[in-house]
Amino acid sequence: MNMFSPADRTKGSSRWILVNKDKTWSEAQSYCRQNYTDLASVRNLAENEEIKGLISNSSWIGLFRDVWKWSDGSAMSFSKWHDNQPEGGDEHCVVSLRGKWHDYLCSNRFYFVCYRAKPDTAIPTLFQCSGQI
Ligand SMILES: [Ca+2]
Repeated sequence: MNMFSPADRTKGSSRWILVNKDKTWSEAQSYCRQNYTDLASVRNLAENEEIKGLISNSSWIGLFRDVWKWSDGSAMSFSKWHDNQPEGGDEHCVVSLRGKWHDYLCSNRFYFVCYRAKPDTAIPTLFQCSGQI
């Protein structure tokens, strides 16, 4: 686990991993889950800029729908659509190109961005009050 294949690239915090393999969105999701944590969830502008700096071609990120959400199940609270996107219809999966998002058919093949959760930044388990006060 967490072994970089020669084709996988990372930069900066190394939270993001660009995989230079053309895969469908579902294949990309499987690859990320097997080798890292999941396809990239982009939660704010800073993260969107980090990914923008890593990729040079259209690359899958974790966003998909029926209702737009991330591959890890989290809700879409931030978005950065390109003008006139999303077009909807049968386009249910999302690529980032120069930091702007486009919906595409999930069966298209693109490079993709995975993320890796860092154990040292995990949210500590909350203490629970199990008894009577
Ligand atoms: Ca589109």
